[in-house]
Amino acid sequence: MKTYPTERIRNVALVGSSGAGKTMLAEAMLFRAGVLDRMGGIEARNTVCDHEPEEREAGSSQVMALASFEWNDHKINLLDTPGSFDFAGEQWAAMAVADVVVLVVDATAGVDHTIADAWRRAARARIPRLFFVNKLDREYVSFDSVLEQLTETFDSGVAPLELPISEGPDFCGVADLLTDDAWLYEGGTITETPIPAEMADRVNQVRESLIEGIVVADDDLLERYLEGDMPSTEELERTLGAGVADASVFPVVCGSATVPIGVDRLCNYICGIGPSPLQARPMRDTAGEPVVLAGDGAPALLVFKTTVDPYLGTVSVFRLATGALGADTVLVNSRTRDSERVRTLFLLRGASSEPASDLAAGDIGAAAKLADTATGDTLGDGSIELAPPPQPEPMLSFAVVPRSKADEEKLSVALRRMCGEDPSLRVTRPMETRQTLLSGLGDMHLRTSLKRIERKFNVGVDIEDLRIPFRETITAKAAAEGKHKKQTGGHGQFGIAHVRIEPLPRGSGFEFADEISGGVIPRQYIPAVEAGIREAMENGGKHGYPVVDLRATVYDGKHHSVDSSEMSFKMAGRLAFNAAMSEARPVVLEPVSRVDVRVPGECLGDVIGDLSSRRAIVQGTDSGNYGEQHIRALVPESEIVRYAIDLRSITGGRGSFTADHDHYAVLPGAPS
Ligand SMILES: Nc1nc2c(ncn2[C@@H]2O[C@H](COP(=O)(O)OP(=O)(O)OP(=O)(O)O)[C@@H](O)[C@H]2O)c(=O)[nH]1
Ligand SMILES: [Mg+2]
Repeated sequence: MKTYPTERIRNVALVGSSGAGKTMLAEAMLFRAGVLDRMGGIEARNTVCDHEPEEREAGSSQVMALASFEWNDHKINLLDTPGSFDFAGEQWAAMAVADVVVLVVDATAGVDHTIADAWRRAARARIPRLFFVNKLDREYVSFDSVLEQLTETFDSGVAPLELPISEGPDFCGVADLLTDDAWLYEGGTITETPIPAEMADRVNQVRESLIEGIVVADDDLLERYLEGDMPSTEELERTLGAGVADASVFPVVCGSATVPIGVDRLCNYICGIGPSPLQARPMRDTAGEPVVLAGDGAPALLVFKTTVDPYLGTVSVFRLATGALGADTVLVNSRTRDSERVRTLFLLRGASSEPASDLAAGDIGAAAKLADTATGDTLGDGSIELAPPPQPEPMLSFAVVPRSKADEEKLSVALRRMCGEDPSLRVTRPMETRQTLLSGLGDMHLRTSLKRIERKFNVGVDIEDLRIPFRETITAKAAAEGKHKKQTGGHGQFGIAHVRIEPLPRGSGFEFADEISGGVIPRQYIPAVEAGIREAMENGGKHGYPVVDLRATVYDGKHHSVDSSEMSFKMAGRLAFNAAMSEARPVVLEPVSRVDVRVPGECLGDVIGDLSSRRAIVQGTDSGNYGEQHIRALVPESEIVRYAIDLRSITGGRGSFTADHDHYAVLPGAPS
């Protein structure tokens, strides 16, 4: 593929609900562009964009796929994203580097929360959007009702550019409302015809909403239109382009990805009115400042995806924020401050790649085998650090162990590498439970990540029950003697310590006090008593959990001038503590999380009801945009181990939450 100048590059993200037809749309675009001789299919497991074995098996995308192709002397960098929330990290990352988002709406399902969420995020970042209403070849579909939903749900500026000619199995073409002509798709050929006469009324009606959708982008035009002056087609086309670029006009086009119909027109629109990186919003640095896109000068690129390719090795996919990039360039990684040699540049099309000689500012490409560069890193001259794409917070954790003990090191390397590929995954190893936790967005996200680990790194992984880091404390004061004595033959051991323990408020941890007088325990052995107590607390109290929130005071004891040692007093401290502990009415403490749940308004009652059954204390609710409700609650950690799965089923996939540790509280009903 030749090198395209910035103004003829289009960075496009396909976004929409799972099953809307994004991957098939990408396939149809590649077919129409002449890249493919014939289209693959989801069921046939041979599409370009669903190229990972796990995706093909599932019949649904799991990672973003990049497919670059030429259209009308433009280069379109298509990013096909997964619709499932489990892989939202991929969608967020693709949207962060795209200049236009094509929201693919399934005409059989209409507008749903995935489209609404994506719209909201795009609106916040002012990313240009257009709608492709897909599957109009399916039975019982109605473009009109989808259009009505779009105009009702979203802001003004929704502008239908086309109407389908027939719908369902007879769907055969589209009527262009701007140019007033129609295109018929029959037996692989596309022919221009006049708009069928029976559509005239409908065309006039919808053209009005098209004009209303467009004129909002230009105050002069709007004023003239309101005074009864009809804008010309040229004026409308010009305003449409400007309106799309500044995210105030959102064209609606229609078609079918599988037949395919309207797909070539979508590519034309993308090249004609989809903004180039020059018109699009600039990328930003970590301080939020825009990075001015310059055609020459030092390049700065953001790595937004990393994969491991069987032939190329580790592949870093990036977007140039500014500057052109040639092969064999040495750049600086802003995170490590080390230099990175970008040897060969590639263009990607699903699993296949093609070398590229150079890339213009704003383009998307890939580099292989970088030394130490991860997703989210910037490579450049060291003066700019680009903001990494935002990532959704993990909601679900699995405790993972290698199937074979010998694979421990291999698994930890594999987990680290997976997190480098997918920043919405996180690996932690909490001290208290000593489990390795893999956290992600949902059950499917974690299970497919583990499958991928097994395949790519050849290491078996098992999932264990998550241990809750319970603790123990005391509710009464108690005192006891600890006597360590071994004086039979040779050098003996002798130490006696009297220890009193008393409860402290939650979160105080441990305090130690020394009330020894008269040297009954010599000064140098007091720290050993404390160490013995600390050890006993860590080893666990009556229920086996680490003990916290108490004061221990050593107030009496005895020593022996020859047989006493640090070891003896450590033992004495431990024995005294254990004896006192059993008298101090110990209780189990459980961790409680501060949870922030976001749900659609109509689910509020069900979600609060469910939270109450999880012993939650609801602290308040607030209303967000688009009917969203936020619930703030305190919930015991043991009750939300699988909350990501349950919340999704209660809300039909529309709820999300974050949880952070807040405090420890007495576990109700536990035996003392
Ligand atoms: N009849 C018909 N079926 C379609 C059309 N587009 C896609 N499909 C079918 O819908 C199913 C889902 O299509 P995909 O392309 O995998 O959908 P997707 O949006 O990529 O889904 P995710 O990857 O899960 O987000 C497949 O069985 C496709 O063959 C269309 O225009 N018409
Ligand atoms: Mg897909």
